[in-house]
Amino acid sequence: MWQDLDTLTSSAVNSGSQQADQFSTTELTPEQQKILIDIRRKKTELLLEIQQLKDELGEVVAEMEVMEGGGFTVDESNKPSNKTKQTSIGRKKFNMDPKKGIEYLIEHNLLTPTPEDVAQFLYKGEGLNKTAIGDYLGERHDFNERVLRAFVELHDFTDLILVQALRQFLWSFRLPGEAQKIDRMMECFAQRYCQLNPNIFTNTDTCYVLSFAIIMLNTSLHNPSVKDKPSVEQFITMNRGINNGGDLPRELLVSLYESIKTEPFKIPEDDGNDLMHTFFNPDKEGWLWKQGGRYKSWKRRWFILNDNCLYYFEYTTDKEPRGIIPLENIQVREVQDRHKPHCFELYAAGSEFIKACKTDSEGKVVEGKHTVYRMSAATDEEKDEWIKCVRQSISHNPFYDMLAARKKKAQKTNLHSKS
Ligand code: 4IP
Repeated sequence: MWQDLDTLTSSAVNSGSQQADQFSTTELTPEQQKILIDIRRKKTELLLEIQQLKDELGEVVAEMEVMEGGGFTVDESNKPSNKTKQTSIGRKKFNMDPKKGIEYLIEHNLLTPTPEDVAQFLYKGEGLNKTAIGDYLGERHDFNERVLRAFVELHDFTDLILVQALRQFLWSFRLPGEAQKIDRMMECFAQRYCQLNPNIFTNTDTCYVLSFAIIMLNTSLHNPSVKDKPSVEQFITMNRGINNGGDLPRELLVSLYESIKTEPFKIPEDDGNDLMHTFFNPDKEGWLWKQGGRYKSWKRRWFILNDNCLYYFEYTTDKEPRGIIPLENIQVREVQDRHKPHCFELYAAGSEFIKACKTDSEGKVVEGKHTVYRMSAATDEEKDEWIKCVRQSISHNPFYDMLAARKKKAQKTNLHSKS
């Protein structure tokens, strides 16, 4: 089965390129060209699915190797060949420490020390952990950066809509959590996409910004904790002016939206340190007991953490919150309380009162009067979870600044920036 899939993938790729060699697409009628593009897209989707199956099988095989303490292919003398053994050791080393793994494979002549060869090894990815691949590709060293470029060049995004290209790219490794690394990798992706599809965007910044808009759309549409699902119109509005100050074609944005809506991204299983965790802070909601500001009575309130703000409601179905606490300049700590278990509190570093607003008993919006907001959770785990989520929400992520700067660049009308 494993080999069958291999043969199938390579024969599909070869037959595709042979066919492409046999005729020039310019001889086709527009109708035929449309059909051909459609067929190519379907082929890419199938190849991606085959690749995903192969990767999953690869993981199972690797796990079996570990369980059986070997599992190497054997030569005529019934002993694992040296090369197979060393390759397997190299892969395991790579998964633990990518740099050491590559060094080992080069030392044992299993890889040549060229960016192209290393990129090919990572692109094939047999038995390699996708987090390790992402870490290696994201390293800021001249050699790693050259490997990254060679790795991106192994992807063929010709005639693919951006979502499909992203699906393929984001499956081949796990995007690391660090802002600078993501920036470098997505920049390479955008350049490659624009190089292979020169007539879609006016510059690579547009492609970069739209790629993130798609990744965020994927989270909003498919993460069950996000309640407000954006509509296609909202998605279009969000992306106003990003094509050098102009708008992207409506049909393009609609097709991207539909593609994500019908089929979420399949990304390599996360280990808690990937893009989704770093950038899309888990918005949290749930019941907590809250202590009053002046009168220290405890009230059970429904809390929602969203967009760096904490909202509380009397009932889960309420439309208007009773209070809003912006988390700017706020810190969170665990505390003990004589009356309630599993407590934590929000406090303002460096000032006496926490800036917040609430509705008073007459329905008027007034300023809050808390020096701290003390909350009690139902369990210890819940308390830890709230502290973690509030911390993630308040920690400033440099990636947002980068993305905002890119968006500004992409929205500037600049007649000379067509690249
Ligand atoms: C109230 O106590 C409630 O705890 C209020 O909570 C609280 O407002 C008041 O704090 C506190 O005095 P009583 O209901 O016993 O009067 P909620 O608005 O959730 O009902 P906060 O600011 O916590 O919302 P002060 O600071 O407004 O007095």
